[in-house]
Amino acid sequence: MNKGKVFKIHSDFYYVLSNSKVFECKLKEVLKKQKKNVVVGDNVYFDAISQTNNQGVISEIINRKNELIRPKVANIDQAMLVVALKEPCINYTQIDRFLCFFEYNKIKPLICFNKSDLCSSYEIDKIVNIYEDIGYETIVVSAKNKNGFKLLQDKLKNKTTVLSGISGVGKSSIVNSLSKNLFLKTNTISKKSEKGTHTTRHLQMYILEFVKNDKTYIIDTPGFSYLSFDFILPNELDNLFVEFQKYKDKCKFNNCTHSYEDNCNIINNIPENISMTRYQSYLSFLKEAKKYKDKLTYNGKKVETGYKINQQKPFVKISEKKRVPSRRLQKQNIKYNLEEENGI
Ligand SMILES: Nc1nc2c(ncn2[C@@H]2O[C@H](COP(=O)(O)OP(=O)(O)OP(=O)(O)O)[C@@H](O)[C@H]2O)c(=O)[nH]1
Ligand SMILES: [Mg+2]
Ligand SMILES: [Zn+2]
Repeated sequence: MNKGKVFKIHSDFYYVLSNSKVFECKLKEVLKKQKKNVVVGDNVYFDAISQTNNQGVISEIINRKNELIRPKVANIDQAMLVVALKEPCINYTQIDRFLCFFEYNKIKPLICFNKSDLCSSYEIDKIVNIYEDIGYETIVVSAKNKNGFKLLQDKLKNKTTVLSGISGVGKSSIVNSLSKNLFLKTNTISKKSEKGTHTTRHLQMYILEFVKNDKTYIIDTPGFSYLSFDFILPNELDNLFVEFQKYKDKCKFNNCTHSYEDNCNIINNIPENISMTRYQSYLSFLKEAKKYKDKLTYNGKKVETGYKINQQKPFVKISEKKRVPSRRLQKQNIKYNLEEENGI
């Protein structure tokens, strides 16, 4: 039995790195029957069936330290959200969508602002300050001219980092610029739509060695946009906005949704302490959360919501009735949200 790390998955093949050798593995039938999913980043036990061809069968997944659903990875130390300062043009709602999902999953991300060669420092500060001021760790780089790469290496060193961010922001370019011998496919932004062209198709983990005997793992992912907030209730959403926490308990109504109510302490703090772009994102997500609540109420099954944002908070009872939304409606919703955000 050998031990290794899954770094790439293509259809039914799992590529496992073990003692600097790559093994092309299949899953043992018993794992398939148990519907155990092996994901990139998993540590596994496998039996080599042919030493010469480096083929094997994975028999066991070693307990995970953590896992993310989107992108599907395990055993990560940090997530790095890559944002392009320009090309594609910055979309604050998209950034906040990622950040809120990270908050929901209790992951503090590092935000990497790329393409600094295309912006003045004044423009950069204006964008970066929004996130730095509320406590997010940020870094400004250019994959093109390697500005900021020394600091980036320090932040990645000896850790496993998963990249996320929409298509075209430069995730693969950053990985390429971090290593001399990787040549990942990258592509230009479509002139017509100003969007990325979904160049990276699969998740893949790369091992970088900045200094001899270092082990830095980085997972490049296909660009994607997070789907809508159709799993959270309107009155839970404010928990995902870090800077709201200080202010939300002083609203006049304790069930304030911070949208139309009198004497809302969130609204009263815009723009001095809460940025307008963040608040606008909040309102967009609130719409989605309200749609979700309406669907639950409409369906007519008696259930409580099972989503706990933080441990102190009790389960929220929304009504006597709850429904599981139909897949068709969900799909329509997703399409609507993506179109709205991408300005289609
Ligand atoms: N000017 C400039 N262009 C960059 C920089 N980084 C990446 N690009 C360009 O941006 C385009 C998209 O880069 P990719 O690395 O393919 O982006 P990606 O995030 O991997 O995209 P997907 O694989 O589709 O998710 C390419 O044309 C790159 O050359 C940068 O720092 N400055
Ligand atoms: Mg890519
Ligand atoms: Zn309020």
